[in-house]
Amino acid sequence: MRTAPTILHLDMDAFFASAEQASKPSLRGKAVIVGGLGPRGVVATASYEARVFGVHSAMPMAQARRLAPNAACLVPRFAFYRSISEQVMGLLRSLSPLVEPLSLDEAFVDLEAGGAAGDADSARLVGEGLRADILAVTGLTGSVGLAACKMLAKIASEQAKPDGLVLIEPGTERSLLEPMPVRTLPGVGPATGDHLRRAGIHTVGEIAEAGEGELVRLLGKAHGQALHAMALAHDERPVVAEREAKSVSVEDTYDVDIHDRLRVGLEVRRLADRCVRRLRASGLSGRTIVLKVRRYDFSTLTRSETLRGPTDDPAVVREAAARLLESVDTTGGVRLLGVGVTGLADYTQEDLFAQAAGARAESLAEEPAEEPDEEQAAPAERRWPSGHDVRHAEHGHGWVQGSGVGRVTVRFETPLSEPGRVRTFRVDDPDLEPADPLPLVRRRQNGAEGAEGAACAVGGVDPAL
Ligand code: TTP
Ligand code: MG
Ligand code: MG
Repeated sequence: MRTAPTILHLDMDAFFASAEQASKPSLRGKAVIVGGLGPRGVVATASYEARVFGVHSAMPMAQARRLAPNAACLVPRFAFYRSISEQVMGLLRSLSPLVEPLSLDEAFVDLEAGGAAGDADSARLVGEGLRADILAVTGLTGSVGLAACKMLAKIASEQAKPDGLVLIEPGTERSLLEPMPVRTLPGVGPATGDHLRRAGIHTVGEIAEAGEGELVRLLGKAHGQALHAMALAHDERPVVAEREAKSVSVEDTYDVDIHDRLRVGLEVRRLADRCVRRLRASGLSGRTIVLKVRRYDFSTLTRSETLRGPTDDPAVVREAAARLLESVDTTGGVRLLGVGVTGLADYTQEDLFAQAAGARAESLAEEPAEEPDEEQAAPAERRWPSGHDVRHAEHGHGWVQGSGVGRVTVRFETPLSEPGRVRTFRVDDPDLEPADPLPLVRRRQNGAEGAEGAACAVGGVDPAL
């Protein structure tokens, strides 16, 4: 392990919710929940103001609304978040060629490889500079962790949240890790966590104490050894420019096509178990289970299912794979079967919103909530998802605050304006149309090349200029 804290981990604060607050002045400082608004919708994230009510990612939206009844609930806008993410990743790449993105809002950077920093002081300066640049370019805050290895850099950024920087001085790692829950370590998913708990191991210190032999007996060789090393703060994983393993999968090709449905089921089960063994050996858990089937005529299909949370539990993967198999016609024979798990960065961002993709707009405080069926019963009505941008011929740029009973409520404001006023229109008002998001920060008057010029990538032209 290196001796200087030159591995940086960045994670944006309440990313989707902060992007929405930056875009909508009236929501700044307020409880904002982003997620699927349909009946089975799930929270993607909540602003820190909403978190004080207990709202968090992956919680059913209905529960979140009960906890924070006055929160603004918005449908996610992935293209918008992606454009901000690209700006952030661009800033990271200006620090080092070794940038390893883990999700839209999170990445490791090897500062040493980029020659950006070689000791604790220079690393701290780079980290603070980065945070300032991110704020200037995107209008959002991110938290930075600095340490001598990836695991601790990530723990540090978690401690720095929100809007902070934490540097872990080399030498202090073990005492810092000791009291932390086992789930802090990478590779301890829900199933492994349970397993360890049943063996009376709750903290990282207790893993270290149990010894490598005990860990190997409990979790198998690869996983046990890896975890024991992590508990001692031994983490030699390099920062890799592109994530090498976005998924873990196993497959088998059969010499003779399998026709028997029962046998196909058994093979899938066997593959699921093998896949989980690999997953655990790499210290990972994932949310999306994928089944691959190549049929007698070489037609190949994949089916996937996304779970509520990441898993490394063989029973869960087996059952999901079996459910997926039910939807595949295997008469005629099967040449190849595969089972994989993806979404390894703790969660998959987009699948969560499969149900939100065509989500109905739902009302906010100003308007009474409605039954889903009522709105679907009016197919002629255009859809106005809550939180999406619109433009009105007379009133200009705004966003959908809510809709229902043939009406849509729009708040007219832009990222650079004061909080704006609300007006209600008929959903088929010809003067109202969907619009692209506006830049979150003011563009420099002359500099198309400058960092701030990148804000234009968010789309549209700042009307204030
Ligand atoms: P996170 O970085 O885990 O969370 P966050 O940025 O909202 O908040 P924090 O300050 O604690 O980092 O995730 C980044 C984005 O990914 C988040 O804004 C929304 C999305 N996401 C999901 O869609 N589903 C999830 O279960 C999680 C955890 C995140
Ligand atoms: Mg984040
Ligand atoms: Mg993140």
